[in-house]
Amino acid sequence: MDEDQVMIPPDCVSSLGHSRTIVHIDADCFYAQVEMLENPELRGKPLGVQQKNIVVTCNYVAREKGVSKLMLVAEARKLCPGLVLVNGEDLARYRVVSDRVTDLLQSRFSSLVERLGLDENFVDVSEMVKARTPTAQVAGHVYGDLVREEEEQGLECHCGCDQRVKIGSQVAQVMREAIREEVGLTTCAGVSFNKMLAKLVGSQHKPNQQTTLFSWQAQKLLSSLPGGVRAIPGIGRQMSDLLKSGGISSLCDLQQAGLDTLTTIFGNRDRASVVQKLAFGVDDTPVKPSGRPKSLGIEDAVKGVNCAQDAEAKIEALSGRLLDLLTAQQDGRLPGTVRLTVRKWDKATKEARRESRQAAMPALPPLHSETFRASSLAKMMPLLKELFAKMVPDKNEFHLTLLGVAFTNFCDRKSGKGSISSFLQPVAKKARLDATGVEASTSHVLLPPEVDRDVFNALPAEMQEEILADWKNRQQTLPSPTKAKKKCTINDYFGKKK
Ligand code: DCP
Ligand code: MG
Ligand code: MG
Repeated sequence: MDEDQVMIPPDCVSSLGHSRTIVHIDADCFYAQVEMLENPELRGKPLGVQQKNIVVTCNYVAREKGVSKLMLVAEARKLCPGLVLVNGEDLARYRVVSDRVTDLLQSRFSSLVERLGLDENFVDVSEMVKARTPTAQVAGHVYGDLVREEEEQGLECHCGCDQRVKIGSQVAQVMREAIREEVGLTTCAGVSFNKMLAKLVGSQHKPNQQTTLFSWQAQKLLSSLPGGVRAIPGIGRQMSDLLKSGGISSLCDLQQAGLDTLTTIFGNRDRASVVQKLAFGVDDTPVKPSGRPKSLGIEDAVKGVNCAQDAEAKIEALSGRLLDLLTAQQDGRLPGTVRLTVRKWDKATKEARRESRQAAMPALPPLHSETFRASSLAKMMPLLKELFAKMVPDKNEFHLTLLGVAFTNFCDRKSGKGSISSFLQPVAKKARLDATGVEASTSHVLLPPEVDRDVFNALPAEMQEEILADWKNRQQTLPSPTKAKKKCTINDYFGKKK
């Protein structure tokens, strides 16, 4: 048998076949591009974005000099003495750009847009593809760039998917041009008939390129992946450790392991089946619309803030910046709730503790009016001071290490409930407000070891909840490899990268 055409076991056959067309979009060196957008003179210079002592990403000029993502600053400096480093700890600016990309895709291409982290989106373009005229041309690369030979061997699929992904590649091209023109970012795209294959194939040609995978090339792509089972999006470190404990490390091992073996390893047949399917490039998970971002916030690490006056000055500065971001969001939505976060150093336990409280937002003036910033600040500050006093009651005995302000509970101006007139009224909080209009929510969030805190913080609330729930579930089920969570979750897509 041709090694590129492995037989898919009957219980792994996709219920959707190749019916969908999915585009995966990934911004090139995302944080670095945002920095270059704000500071065009950085273009052409080797640029790294630093968080703590790590270069979390760098532009392609720096990559040519050997600097790579998640490299230690010291090592990067050694490899590239002229490296320009910018601080990337304030994620708010990246989030604004990220939201603009998702909004553009949602408003122009498909209502089915799912965000993955800050710089990736899956778009289900099946409907759009149906409406477009057939094309013989693939825009950008075809996986392997060897189609003709393969076509001559009669490998094409006759279900119509070849035509659909070709049209999908044209759509991806238009998407990338729009993102380039309107947001200013270059991106890579992968086009195929499911999410995992679209994501995998998109990274074949980087940066600023796109690659299409035909259904009959799936096995070829899978068997070319370096790094064993871990290379498959959806199989994170936890899962690959479990598999290793069951003697499975390569993709070939995984394809040959039967469902019974995998069920013994995972202790759960459904999960075993999901993993087995992934090994054959079968991924029926839908593109789940992420909705627009549910919150907008900024946090700053602080030093030596130990009196209420200093804290309030800092909170006011943060709030001003946050209002600027709100204006920059350009989608007209206004927040229903404001949240203040403090991180206090606790002398007794010798650890820093985060705590947040939130309150209903007062009515704000029209978003783009001249007085918006000043008068919004004047209305927010008394509330924020009140929240602060609740969390830091002792006026002289505290030591803060972080302050943050966030807007949540956004209302859409276009929808009935959040119509313009409703912004003229204070937004009533629906749930759990105490008599002062203050809602308590203390968070001292411990994260799974494979999840990067900054990336976690940048995720929408429901994704954060899913990660925590998944982790809790895993903690209850591990270390016994015979027990495991029900299904493959976003944590597996979202492990910290090496
Ligand atoms: N990031 C981070 N910490 C990590 C991983 C990523 O802060 N552990 C940030 C930096 C990136 C952004 O998230 O700019 C997206 O990460 P990617 O790994 O997708 O990489 P890039 O977009 O930077 O690079 P590429 O051109 O390879 O897509
Ligand atoms: Mg990227
Ligand atoms: Mg990415």
